[in-house]
Amino acid sequence: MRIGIVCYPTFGGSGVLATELGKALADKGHQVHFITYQQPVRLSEFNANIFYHEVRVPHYPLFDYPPYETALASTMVDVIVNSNIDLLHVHYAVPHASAAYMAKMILEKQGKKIPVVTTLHGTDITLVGKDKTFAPVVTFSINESDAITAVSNNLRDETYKNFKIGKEIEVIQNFVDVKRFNKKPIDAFRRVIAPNGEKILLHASNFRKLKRVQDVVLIFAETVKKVPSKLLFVGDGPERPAAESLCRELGICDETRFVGKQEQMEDILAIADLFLLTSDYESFGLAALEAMAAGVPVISTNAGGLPEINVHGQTGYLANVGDVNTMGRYAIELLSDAEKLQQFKLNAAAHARLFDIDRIVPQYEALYNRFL
Ligand code: GMT
Repeated sequence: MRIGIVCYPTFGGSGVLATELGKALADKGHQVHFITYQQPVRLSEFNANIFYHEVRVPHYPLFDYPPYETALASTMVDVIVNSNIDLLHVHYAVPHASAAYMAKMILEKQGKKIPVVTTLHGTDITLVGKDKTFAPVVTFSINESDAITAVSNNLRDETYKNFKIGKEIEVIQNFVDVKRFNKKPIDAFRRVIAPNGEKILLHASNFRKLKRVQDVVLIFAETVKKVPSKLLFVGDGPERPAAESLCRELGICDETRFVGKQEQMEDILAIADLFLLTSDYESFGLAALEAMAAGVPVISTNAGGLPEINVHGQTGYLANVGDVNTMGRYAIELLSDAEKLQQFKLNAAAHARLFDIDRIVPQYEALYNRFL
């Protein structure tokens, strides 16, 4: 098959998932064409079956807002025609689904039919999409997609709740390449972070408000009082200064480290003992699944789709949003009990295997095949 994939090329989960899907499809012999404004972050290696088409938006002094959607739709048409694409798979509804609709209509006038699959990832529905400014276009373009998928049961239900969708939304859960995350810790790296064998807690996100990174700091501040430990923050974003200043306020700067955006998550996860995810909402929580695949238990909120991956009392613990006391208590309990921690690490890795790339990618292939 020749598949066009449209996504955000950044560190966000939807872009990561779309890129990993494209790479997996290419490994299976499909030709994959990424259409986006920048080389996706996880697309660093050469693969003969992968093509990258950059969307360029001309800048004119007249434009306060460069018309990305128009440029994207035009690039889609160009790639579909010239690379003979069979199917377009767009990740994140805004504005990819409406640009795909526009491209589809243009091509239909030229006598070419192009099936469009839209995958909903989360904030495209729960935050951005349902904003009144976007809602009519988002509702329309989701409904016009030939197939709609959501990355969790929770997101499917949220979509039906927030939009008038007259079609079936199929759930294809996110996946992880278990082999990639099954890595031995690099001892020298562990010693740099935790020179005296302290436990390592980890948080990775884009530090948006919804991630509640200050809760991570508060949980750690309690934990470090009882368990010799270090906290690693991976990623960057608007709430990082607030998290840093809270660390200073609580006097735990020497125990915390902000390492910024990192591509080698598997090496970082390999040295971690516990992953913290305190979000207000996660449609799925791909970062938590990657942690589990690396054998790292997760303490998370019970928001959105998180209970679909993190099993309370087995792979980690769940608590209400903002309940830092309970999450702190769970962290201390788990990190102080070597036997329990080891069991949770094994449980997390075993549970992540249910979401292995080899189980989930065939579900997308089966979906594509229905249209070809
Ligand atoms: O969570 C983010 O800030 C990024 C966002 C995105 O759109 O890239 O992630 C969403 O999609 C991921 C992949 O499907 C999910 O794992 C995340 O849970 C979801 N984020 C939210 O729902 C907040």
